Amino acid sequence: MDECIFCKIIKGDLPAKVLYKDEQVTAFHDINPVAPTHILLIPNKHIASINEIAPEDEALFGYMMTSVKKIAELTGVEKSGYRLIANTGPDANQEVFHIHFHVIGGQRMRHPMG
Ligand code: DGP
Repeated sequence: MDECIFCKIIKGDLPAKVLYKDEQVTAFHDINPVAPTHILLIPNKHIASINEIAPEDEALFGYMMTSVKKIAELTGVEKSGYRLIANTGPDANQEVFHIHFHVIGGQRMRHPMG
């Protein structure tokens, strides 16, 4: 997806503060952080949203979850806690159509959500 901004970040064609990158995933700081820790974790494979995940992607999304833990450790929020958000579709205000997990922490979160 040539026009996808997150694909451009993966390729290094668009600058981003990258925290972690390997063959399957990339994690970088959100451009508009809502908390002291706000990382976006994305698969390197272009998948628009959770609705487009295919059966062959199941292993990748298991890897995404262990990568969340890695991001929490790298940013030092694994014990203090963090929130994991995957906005999907219009009601969730998804803006970028390349799956991303927001890993948000470093402060006490408001509750309830919504
Ligand atoms: P959403 O699709 O609503 O889950 O949020 C998309 C997020 O992506 C939003 O928090 C801002 C972030 N974002 C959008 N464009 C860029 C960019 O070019 N660089 C970075 N680092 N973050 C971006």
